Amino acid sequence: MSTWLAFDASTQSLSAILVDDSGQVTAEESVNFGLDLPDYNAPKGFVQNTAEGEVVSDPLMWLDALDLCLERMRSNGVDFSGVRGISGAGQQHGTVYLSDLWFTKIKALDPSQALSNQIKPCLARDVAPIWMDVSTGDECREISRSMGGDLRVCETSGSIPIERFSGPQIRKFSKDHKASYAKTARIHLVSSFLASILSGSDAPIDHGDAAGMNLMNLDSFEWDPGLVEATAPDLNSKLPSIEASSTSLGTVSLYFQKRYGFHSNAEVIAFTGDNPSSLIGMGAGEPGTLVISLGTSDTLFAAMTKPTTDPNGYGHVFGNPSGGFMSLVCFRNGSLARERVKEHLGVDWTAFDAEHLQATPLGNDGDGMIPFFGPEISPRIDLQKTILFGSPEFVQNPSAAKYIRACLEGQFINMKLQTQWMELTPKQILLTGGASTNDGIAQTVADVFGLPVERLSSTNSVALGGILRAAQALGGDAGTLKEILCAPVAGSRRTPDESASDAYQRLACSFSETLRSLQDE
Ligand code: ADP
Ligand code: XUL
Repeated sequence: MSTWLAFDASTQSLSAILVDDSGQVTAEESVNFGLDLPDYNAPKGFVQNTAEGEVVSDPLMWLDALDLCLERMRSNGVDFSGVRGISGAGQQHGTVYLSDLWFTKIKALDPSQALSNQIKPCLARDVAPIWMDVSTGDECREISRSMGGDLRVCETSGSIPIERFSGPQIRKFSKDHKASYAKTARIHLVSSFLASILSGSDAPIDHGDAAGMNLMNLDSFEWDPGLVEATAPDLNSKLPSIEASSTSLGTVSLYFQKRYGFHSNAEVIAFTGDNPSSLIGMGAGEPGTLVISLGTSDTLFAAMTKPTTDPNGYGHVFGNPSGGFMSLVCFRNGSLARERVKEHLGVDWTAFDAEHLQATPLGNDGDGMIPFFGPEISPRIDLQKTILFGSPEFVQNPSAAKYIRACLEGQFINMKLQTQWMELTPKQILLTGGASTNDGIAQTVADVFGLPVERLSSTNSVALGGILRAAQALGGDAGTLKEILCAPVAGSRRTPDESASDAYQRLACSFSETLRSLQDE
């Protein structure tokens, strides 16, 4: 029986999962950067470099984590010789800067030495800026100006210039460290860097992750000449090629064959970004499903057939590893806002449960909330405090039950409004993340969107996306694997109360009017 191996190189850890053809997860391992590699002095996997908000990671830490992860799996008895395909994903946007030594070193890695020691001399920059970096505001404005405005960049690349995106990061490095930038012969993303290491070749960047750079043209899936020109000098020659996410990079390199016992016919499939990978790992690669992740922030993403972009510039469009596109919108006031409500009222999460919400009607009799407790990014607005609207009794002295309903309905009405530009006709919603286990929250999502909601049993959709992509690209039974790995939790389905749609239409109108008046202030 063949097995499939996938990696998830995230901000705080690097994990791997091994799955056999029957869909059984036969091994899992995770290396926590802070706990397992303390010498890097990065307890959460990154270091805040300057007061301006530079946030960086050490690319050698990722390589030590890769060696340690495979070493641990092997010493736990994992046999890598049956692995047919390897793929994976990296945190999006992070960039690794390499000198021309990289091109020869990558082809000749010595299995008797650690990866980090061998790649160290290839780094043209010691650190990799990651997605948490917020130091490139000037560069975003400069790119925007050269391109004729934020929305022009959004139409071309899928997002307005964003501080954490790779293009503005590259521009900052090219301005601040001219000599090191000149020495840079190749710039990789976290995903393509690790795929290069595994395949022993200079890997391409896939459609999913390339779109998070503010450099790729969404219509052509090629580097956009205008954006490349606006970003940094001589950038074209430093960028890898862009290829479809299903591209085989060839067999796993001799380093991994000799050191860990991989078979010489195990193939490496292009890596992608963590969000595109999660779309696949949730089983939502085809249009028709909205994925809503209720984590620290709330995120909504979905497969799209057309590269429609957000006319307001809040949302993003990335390549969908299955082909076509995916949208992603992030809401900063997610669980953090729900927690503020919970703390303000002195209740626990049971107050958000379905039974408690039944004390109030769907649509809350027209009483609502703009549920932003701090700066929001979708839409971009910074309110000092949350705003209530509706009846004077509610605005002056809201009951706890109405306050909770108003917060939840406000959050999901806002989510629905801010994602209309995607022009989707979804049939269902997949809910994931910490708050998704709450039945009252799940029911409110179903009612506001008017769609059935399912919850998945898997919690590692990013790595599962790598498994499904590798199997799909290499002729494995990806259909069966998807059915097993992306199965919903039994009994987790919530269906919408159809009678609510009029009440929600009215509430959405008052919500929009209130929001607009606040934006005009
Ligand atoms: P992240 O991956 O972004 O760190 P998680 O997906 O683990 O976050 O979600 C964590 C959040 O889930 C917590 O901050 C908490 O607010 C929320 N949460 C956990 N349990 C519940 C619950 N029963 N009801 C509502 N929210 C919950
Ligand atoms: C998406 C983003 C994060 C990173 C790290 O735009 O910045 O989700 O991919 O997870």
